Amino acid sequence: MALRLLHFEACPFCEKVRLSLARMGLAYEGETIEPDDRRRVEEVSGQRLVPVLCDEDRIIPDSTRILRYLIARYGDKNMLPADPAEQALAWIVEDYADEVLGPLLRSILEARSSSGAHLQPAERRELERHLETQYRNLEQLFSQRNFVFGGAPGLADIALYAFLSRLVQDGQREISAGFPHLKAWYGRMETL
Ligand SMILES: N[C@@H](CCC(=O)N[C@@H](CS)C(=O)NCC(=O)O)C(=O)O
Repeated sequence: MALRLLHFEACPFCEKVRLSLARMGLAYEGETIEPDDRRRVEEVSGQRLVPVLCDEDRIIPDSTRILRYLIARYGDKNMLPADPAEQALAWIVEDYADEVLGPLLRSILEARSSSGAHLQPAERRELERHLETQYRNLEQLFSQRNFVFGGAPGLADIALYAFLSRLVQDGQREISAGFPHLKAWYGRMETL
């Protein structure tokens, strides 16, 4: 087996795949790309986004496709809960992290709307309120459970953490002490 991952450090989609590979115990060779130079990514995969996974002659772009591929090819390996309904929910959380949490955090970090326009103060306040709502939901969840589906971390936790950790690292923002259970979950994820 020779898994290779085209990625770069600050990419949250790449972080999701890196953490998943580690959680699954799958060894891989990382190939770091320059975020401003996509020639290598295009040459390998025919498109410009990372992450891209290469598994022998299989070339797979897109973090969600990569995770679905890895689980189908190498087995679940602690990523999904046993219950099929909860497995579906884990993928729904993964999609929420990509499509809601990720763009929201990115807009706040870069002070830009999804269209790329500079954020006006009122828009920024609205995004901060939206983020506060996400934090409140997550706080309620983790006040009841150590991880999204109970006692052990899996795909859903990794997906949430990959994006939240960007805000903490790039934005130099701690998770507020007003969300103690979310903060405690974040601490547990940091030690994985
Ligand atoms: N849906 C893709 C999104 C990947 C993505 O947006 N990657 C960013 C880096 S975090 C990228 O390569 N952006 C380059 C660009 O937009 O040109 C996935 O899940 O992998």
